[in-house]
Formats: sequence, C-alpha cells, structure tokens
Amino acid sequence: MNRRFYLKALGAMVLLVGGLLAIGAACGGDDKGGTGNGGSGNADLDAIAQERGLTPEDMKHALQAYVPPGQYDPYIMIASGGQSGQVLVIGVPSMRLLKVIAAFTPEPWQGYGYGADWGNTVLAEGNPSIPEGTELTWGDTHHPAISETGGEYDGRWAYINDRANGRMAMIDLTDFRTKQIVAVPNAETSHGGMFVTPDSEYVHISSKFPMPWPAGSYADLSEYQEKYRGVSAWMKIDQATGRVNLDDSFEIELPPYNQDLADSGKLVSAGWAFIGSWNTEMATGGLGPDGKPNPLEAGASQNNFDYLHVINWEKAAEVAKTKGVDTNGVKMINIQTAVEEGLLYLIPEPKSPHGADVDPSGRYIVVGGKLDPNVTIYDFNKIQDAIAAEDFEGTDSFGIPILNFDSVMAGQVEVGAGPLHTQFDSQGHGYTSMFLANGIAKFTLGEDVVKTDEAPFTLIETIPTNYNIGHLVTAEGDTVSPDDNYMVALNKWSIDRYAPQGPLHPQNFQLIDLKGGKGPMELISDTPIGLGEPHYVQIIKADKLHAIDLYKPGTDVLTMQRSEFAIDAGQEKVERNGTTVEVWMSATRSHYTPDILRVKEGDTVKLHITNTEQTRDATHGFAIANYNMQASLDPGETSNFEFIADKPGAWNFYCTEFCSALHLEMAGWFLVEPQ
Ligand code: CUK
Ligand code: CUA
Repeated sequence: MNRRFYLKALGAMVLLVGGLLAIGAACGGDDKGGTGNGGSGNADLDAIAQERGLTPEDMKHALQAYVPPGQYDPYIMIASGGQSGQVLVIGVPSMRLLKVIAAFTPEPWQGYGYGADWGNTVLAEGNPSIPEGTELTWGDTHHPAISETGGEYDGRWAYINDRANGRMAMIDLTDFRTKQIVAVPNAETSHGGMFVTPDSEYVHISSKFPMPWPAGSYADLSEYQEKYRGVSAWMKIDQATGRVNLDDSFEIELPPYNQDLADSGKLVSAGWAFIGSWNTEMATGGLGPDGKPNPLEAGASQNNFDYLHVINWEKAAEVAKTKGVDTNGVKMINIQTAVEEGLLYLIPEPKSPHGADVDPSGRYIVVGGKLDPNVTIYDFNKIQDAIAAEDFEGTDSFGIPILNFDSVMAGQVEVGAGPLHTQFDSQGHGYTSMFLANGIAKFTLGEDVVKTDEAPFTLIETIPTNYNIGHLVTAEGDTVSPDDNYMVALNKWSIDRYAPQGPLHPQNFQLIDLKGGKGPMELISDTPIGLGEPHYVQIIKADKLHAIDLYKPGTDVLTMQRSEFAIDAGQEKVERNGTTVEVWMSATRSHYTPDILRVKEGDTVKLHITNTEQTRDATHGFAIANYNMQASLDPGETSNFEFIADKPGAWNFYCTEFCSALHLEMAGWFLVEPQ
C-alpha cells in the first residue's frame, strides 16, 4: 500500500477511534476513556499497526468485530456441528465460541452420556425402534431451526436434525440443553427438511434417501420405484415444553426422490411449505460389481429438472385426522390421498437443485441449481393461480400434478457457478452462496418486495469467499424481518487461511457486513471451526433469549421440576435394601456429603447427587475412577446414576470442575469390597 495513503487512512482511523472514545466518555460519565483524542492514542495505534503490519482496513474490521472484555455480543448464532453431532453457540460479531451443546453424541464436559440420567435418558429415547436394538451414539447435525412466534424467532427452543439417521433433537434455550431426541417414524435418514412453522405449531423434518416401505422391510434396489418411499414429517410441538408429541404429529408419503432443503411459507404463504429434491431420475448408482455404467452422481443429474414439492400443511393437518393411516406410531397420508385432497403439487426446478428458501414476505421461493448458474425465483401468488386454474404440465409417475414451470416462475438471475442456499435482508435482496464460484451473489427479488430503486431480479454484486461456501446466514435471516447488518459465510474449505495442522483443515466462518442491505458487502473476519463441519446455522438477537442463571433447588433438568430425589443440605443419607445401596448425596464447595461410600461387589448403586448451591457458575462435577462416569452438576441440579459396583477396589471420586480454592480436595472414596 502507498505509504502516504496508509498514514492518511490511519489518521482517519485514529480520529474515528478518538471520536468513539469521546462519545463513550460523554455517555458513560466516567473518564475511563483516558487517552481521549489524538496524542498518545494516535501514536499507540500507529505503533501497533506498524508492528503488526496491519492496514487501516484491518484495523477497521477489528473494530467492527470487537466486543470488549465483559461485554456481550448482540447476536447469538446457533450452529450445526456436523459430524460432532453437537450444536455450537457462537457470539456475533465477535465469533467467540460460547458453548458446545451436547445433542446426539456423548459430551464429557456436560456429563452427557457418561452415566448420569439426563444424557443417558435422552440418548436412549432417541434410538429408533426399527431396527430393534439399535444404539446410536453419534449424529451428523445439519439444520437448526429456532422456534418462532408470528414468524419471528422467539428464543424458546431450537431443533436440529441428524443427517446420518432419521432423527431430530429438541434443545431447551432456557438452559441450552438437549431435552429430547426423536427417532422420526418411517425415516431412515434426514436432511434439509428442518424448519418450524411461523407459530411453532410443527417442526418439519423430511427424509433424505428413501427407504423400503413399510419401514423395516427389505426390498432390492431393482424395486426402487415401487417399494422405496420418502416422507414429509410434521412433528407437533407441545407448547408448554417444546417437546415433540407423536400422537398429534402426521406424515405425508412422498415419492422416492431425494427430498432436500425445505422451508416454511410465511405471511402470504403461511400454511404452505416447499421441499426441494434431486434424483427424480430415481437412479441408484451401481458402479463396480453391479456393472452399471454410472455412479449415483451421474444418474441423478440426467434430467434438466427435478421437483419442488409444494405442500398445503394446514389442510394436511386436518386431512390426517380422518384419512391418516397409523403407520409405526404416526398418522400417514398416502400419496393418493394427498393428491385427491389437493395437498401436494410439484414444480419443476432446474438442474440438481439444492436450496429452497422463502423470502421474508413469504411471496418468493428461491431455488439454487447446483449445475445451473441461475437462481430460479417462484412467486407464491402465481403458484396459487396455477393450482386454482389446474395449470399443470402433467403428473409425475406417482400421479402428483406438476405445475407449469413458466406459469409459476417469476424470474431467474444469473449469479454464478454452483448456487446453493439463499438468505435475505429486509430490503428485498437475496444473497446466494455459490460453491463453485467461491462467493456470494446479492440480487433483487420481485415486485412489492424490493425497497430500493434497483430493478427486480437483477444481480447487484458479488463477494468472494474463502473457500467453497456451503450455507450462509443473515442475522434473523429466516424470520419475517431480517436484520440487515451481519451475514456469515460457512465455507467448506480453508486450505491456506490458518496455520497448518495436518491434512484435515478446519471449516471457515467468514463474517460479512451487509451495511443495512445497502452494501457493498464487506468481509470482516475469519473464524476457524475445528470440531466438525457445520452446515446450516441461524442467528438470533441475543435479547430474545431468556437463559436462566440457576436451577431452582433440586431441579431435574428433564422436567424442570423438583426431582423426587432432590435433597437440601442436611438431608443426606445412605440406605441399603438387600443388594441395593441408595445414596442421597449433596455437593457444595468444597466437599460431597457423604464423602465415603461403602458397597459390596455386585451391589446395585443408586446415587442421587444434588448440587445444593444457588450461586451463579458454581458447577461441580462428579467422576469415579475406572467407572467411566462423569456428571456436570450445575447449581441447583439433581442428577442420578444407577449402576452395578462390578469392579472391586478403592476408587477415588472427585469434582471435575475447578470450583474453588479447595477444588482439589473436593473428592471422596467409593469402596467396593470384593465378594
Ligand atoms: S446442506 Cu450442507 S451445504 Cu446439509 Cu444444508 Cu447445503
Ligand atoms: Cu466442586 Cu471442584
């Protein structure tokens, strides 16, 4: 950079910082601002910039993302954690990792899946009943969905799917803990179908790869079209607990296409939903011994169009009550009924589509075709007209009417190679990720939505990403009123962005400033994600979350009520009943009561531990050597273990959380006398 320009720009930067400090001092009334304008501040910044080789741009970006010590981020990102099976909580704009929420995979810090009843119960309940005896201890989290009221995130719950299996988890956003995993009936896998309806009546999840029906049966791939099916599952949300209630849920049978990304209608399109698909060719691969010429990727990419499923879910919920057939514990509407009742239509979508995103007004649905440089934008009003006029170009092989493409398409915008997912601002712009073109394209939507004087369906600008972006997200992006400030690009590759740590590279989250939707988009920061490959994320205003500080004394975190096993200080006891030893233990800084447990080899041990503290952050752990047990007992929490004392010996148990100066002394003995 030209040195004179550099100094000039740096000077402007210093003035800006000085100005901010002055404003801070004026508002705050204290004089912590110290250096004030000019003088030493100027010289300090100059010296730092010189020493670290930072440009004025770098310094500006640092300020844009900076959250001073002790202050909170204004936004919280709820991110999928990919193969970790967990969910990440990240502050925006600082991009600081705040928590890894244990979801589908045992997580030791929170004692999830290491003997304590909370994690063990949730993980066990999430095992599918078909095939019998399945025990899953991991998931591949892809698509989070924060609960909504009136089309706005309401901060009550978050749901996330498991891509590897047909499962979903419910996370309680009062304590950021997973409270339920549901194995979705009649779905072997799941993917991008996860969204909530605008008032959180249902959380939707659909299958990814079809499976032989009825669930649990076997059919060779030669019977793919006849025997394999996909499913659109509408899981009823209990408004008191956020849990899914299968009794009031329903499903819709779908053809054996690969149902992909999906989104809920809102406002004008409320009551409807849209599910993209690929492989309407119904290809099954067959390279190798099967002797077929094409891999799945080629077989599934033959047709110029796949189908967007258009579903009237509000009507389907009614139809399910009378015409739903109980199928593995849930009411199922079969394809024929769905067609007869006008619940299900198809729309052609070009060239191996991936994303399917509804704009904040609910009017436009944007689809990216992975093998097409265009995004295709459908108009819900035109869809309604076409349905009313029965403007069909035919039916698919399952008898589902296909709406005339030209009648429902509102516009196409050539954005670049490999368009995937789209997010929105409130100004009538869509932002589409382009995996192949390595960037994000910003374009305008159609009439009534564009708030600027830009022409509709026009490419406005692009910004490069590093590298090969998958999803992207805007703050409050899936609501009816996105904020127009932050966007994050979720990149799959990071080859040269971070110090090397071997062949496996982190994912790269890039924070981008949208400038009120007015642009130009500006890259602020890179953040590595080194524990799995996130897919989708959502960003919610932090003040919409109402996380609790403490559990009430003796809380069972699964019910959020007082546990039947809770005790208060002074009520600790040990009871023996035959070969069962039951212990009611308290944990407080810096001891357990009782701190010596004596049992005999082979005894059943029922251990109830209550953290009797009511001090914020006074968490204790509990782990026993050689028993593979670990719990995190947050203040007020009661946790239960039940196990067989099958390893004779004198075993140390200890607190795993550094809770006090005498934390190391917070320990005891578990004495298992040999028989
Ligand atoms: S998918 Cu990963 S980039 Cu699971 Cu939403 Cu598109
Ligand atoms: Cu309690 Cu360390």
